[in-house]
Amino acid sequence: MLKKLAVLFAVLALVAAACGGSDDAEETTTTVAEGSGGESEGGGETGQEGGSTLSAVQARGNLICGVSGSAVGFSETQADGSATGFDADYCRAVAAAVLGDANAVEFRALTAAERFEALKNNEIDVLIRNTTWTQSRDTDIGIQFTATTYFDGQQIMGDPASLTGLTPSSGFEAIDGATVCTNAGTTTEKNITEGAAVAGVTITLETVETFPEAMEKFKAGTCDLVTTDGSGLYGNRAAETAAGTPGAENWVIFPEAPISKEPLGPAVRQGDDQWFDVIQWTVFATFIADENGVTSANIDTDKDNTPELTRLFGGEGEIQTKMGLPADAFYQTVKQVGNYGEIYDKNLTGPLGLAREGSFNMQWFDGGLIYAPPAR
Ligand SMILES: N[C@@H](CCC(=O)N[C@@H](CS)C(=O)NCC(=O)O)C(=O)O
Repeated sequence: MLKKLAVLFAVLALVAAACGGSDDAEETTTTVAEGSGGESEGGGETGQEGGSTLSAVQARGNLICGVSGSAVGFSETQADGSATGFDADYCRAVAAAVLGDANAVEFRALTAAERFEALKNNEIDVLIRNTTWTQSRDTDIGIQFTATTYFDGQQIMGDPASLTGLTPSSGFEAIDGATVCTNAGTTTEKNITEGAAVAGVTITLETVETFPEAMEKFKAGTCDLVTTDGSGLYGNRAAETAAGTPGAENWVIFPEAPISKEPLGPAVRQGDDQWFDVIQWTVFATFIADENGVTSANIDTDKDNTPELTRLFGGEGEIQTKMGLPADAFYQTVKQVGNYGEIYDKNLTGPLGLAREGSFNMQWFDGGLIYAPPAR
């Protein structure tokens, strides 16, 4: 135990001056700056705690969706202020369900450290920002996770040209003595600190405000390694390779088995059950459409293929109406944005080469974890 503690304190965490905020309410033994734990309340422009986000969104006529804005493949801010990516499309999926218009979204770019305060302070209606469902986030800090849209896991990336011998099967032994960089306010910084301590290796952890800043330091050689959710590493490696960054195609992502579980998905404020249901069932509708092969292209012909699909897509839309939504809410989601597989392939498989096949993000009957309860 003493050895473990000594190693833990040896993990030196340098925090860039601009960094602030916190991941969640947990305390850690690293020297990474920890904020208040996100306790402040009220005063924003969206629905209030206790439940009225749905009517606030309907009255306003658009959805204010909290995203990263610089997470490759998940949410990338465009010149016109909109965002593209897997998370951005889930914002659109909600807007299509609630407002009948997938484009009625205002994207708010948030750093990892800012995101929970923004949600709790009513600055956004929903948070869809590569956010991992954890016990303390779910309980202590007043937010609720609705569903997991992407089952991820943390990995590490390095350049074998500088760290000789690095391979995809390398493990914690390969990072002993290294400077490892990531963004602040994340599960990432906690996992790597804890993992290094358990493995008995010493690292220098440097946390910056955003992951793109960590990538800049990695490319400049200030950081030996970067770490984040595997999807983020694959995404950044693909983007840097496409941009012609020298050696990027050889960067090694390791270990093969991720060092953590990172179930990512939309989160809402606690205390608004109706809004929780709306977000959760928008996600489930994309799962059920995927399960049944109903896509944006064939929904008009296939929407009544089974009684369940008829109910879900509005033929008998009582369930949606009881939720405060139009009967055809989830028809609009799938018609305008697509089913789960379409959203996945368009943003992740195609541009980044992040295969769905063989991952946890397959449907339950194909060995994955994507599973929706029945629509009835
Ligand atoms: N899933 C983790 C990490 C989230 C995270 O910050 N991921 C990075 C890598 S994909 C990211 O969003 N980077 C973009 C940014 O910093 O804006 C968490 O919830 O704490």
